[in-house]
Amino acid sequence: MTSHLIRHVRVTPIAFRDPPLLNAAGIHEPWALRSIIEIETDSGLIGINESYGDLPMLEALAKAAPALTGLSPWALNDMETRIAALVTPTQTASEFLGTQVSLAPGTHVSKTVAKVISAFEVAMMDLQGQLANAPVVDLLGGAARPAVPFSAYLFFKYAEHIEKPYAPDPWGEGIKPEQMVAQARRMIGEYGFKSIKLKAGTLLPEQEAATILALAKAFPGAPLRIDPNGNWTVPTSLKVVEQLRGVLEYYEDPAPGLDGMAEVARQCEVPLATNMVVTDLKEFRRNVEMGCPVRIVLSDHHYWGGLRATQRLATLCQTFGLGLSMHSNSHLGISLTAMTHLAASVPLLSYACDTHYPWQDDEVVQGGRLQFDDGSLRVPQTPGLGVTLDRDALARLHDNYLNTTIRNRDDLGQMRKYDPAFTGHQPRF
Ligand code: GKR
Ligand code: MG
Repeated sequence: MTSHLIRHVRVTPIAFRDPPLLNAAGIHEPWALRSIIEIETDSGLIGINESYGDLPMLEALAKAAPALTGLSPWALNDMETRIAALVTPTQTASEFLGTQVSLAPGTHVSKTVAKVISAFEVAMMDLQGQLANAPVVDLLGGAARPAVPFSAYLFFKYAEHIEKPYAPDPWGEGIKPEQMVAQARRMIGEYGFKSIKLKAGTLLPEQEAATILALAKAFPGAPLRIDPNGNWTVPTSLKVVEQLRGVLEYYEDPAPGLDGMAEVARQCEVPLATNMVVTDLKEFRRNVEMGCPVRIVLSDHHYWGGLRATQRLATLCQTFGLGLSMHSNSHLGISLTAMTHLAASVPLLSYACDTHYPWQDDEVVQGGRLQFDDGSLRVPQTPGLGVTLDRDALARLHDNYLNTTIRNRDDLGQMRKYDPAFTGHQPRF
């Protein structure tokens, strides 16, 4: 009988073009980083995954990878124990973060174990699916829905990066409400999304609120969300939500910290959602102890510890009567496919998920860009994740990585190139 034990783990850092998207921390750099993980068995099977590509993550993956040698692809619990023993950080979160605003929990050092486990778990489940001749969604208990809806994720943006590293993206400037309506029309036209999310916390709150009102007028009935990433004070949060009365599906991270969110929740009827203040079980417990000011948890398997850990999060949300949706960061198709398998397997996850996918124009999987149908992605039915690596694309994206000096995401530093006085301290408004 052929044995299928893990022989080798390969991690390839990649970089791909990312537009000048504005957020509370600053602005996106011209290149977004990811890592592509390949786990190979001694029988020659290869399981793949995509995760964060910043330097601390690459170091953690490199440190953890040898621990997988000799493991069965089915031994997820054993893998988790070995990883936790190897990569539990000694650095405290505040030492790592300094004064910089972290919008992406994925860059947080306290998430290292969860991130590395997730990075390997998905690739091991891809292997399991190949061995069992079953799609990952079936390993997760089967599909609760055949296709997963995503939302149109709008960003205020400049027309071009300050360094002009390549030709401007086709989206143009997105600052004025009418430009944002045009951005939404284009994105919805191309992908068919039904819900709209606006990344906020970057222009004056009145201008951002006016944008939501313009979107509500242009897309009557479309579920709308606004996410200033905790960059508004409690009074500003309350003022904006009053201006948007009757318009929002949920209100994402208006004010900083769980205490700030709780203060907003006390005086506002719209349910609060977060990917900033409930990002692990400790924070989940605190939210419950405070009477659940946050009503919707925006999950993300990349930092919640993997697909199965996110399913456990769903059970917890159900227990406490909370809703569940899905957060994203700049990513390519392997992440998107894993998100789709997971979201399909969780009955509770009934909101349209976030995705940055329309902002990227590259791909690392064979067949190129994934195709949305009416704003949704069908759950792959082929074994494992159902996507395979395009080796030429991987080599090209790795070359991009070698040719850029970016090694850690730094939206604040990038914004200082435009405005040297920008501090990024929050809440700004
Ligand atoms: O890509 O700029 C961005 C987003 O702001 C991202 O960093 C956030 O983590 O999309 C995320 C969010 O919903 O907060
Ligand atoms: Mg958010």
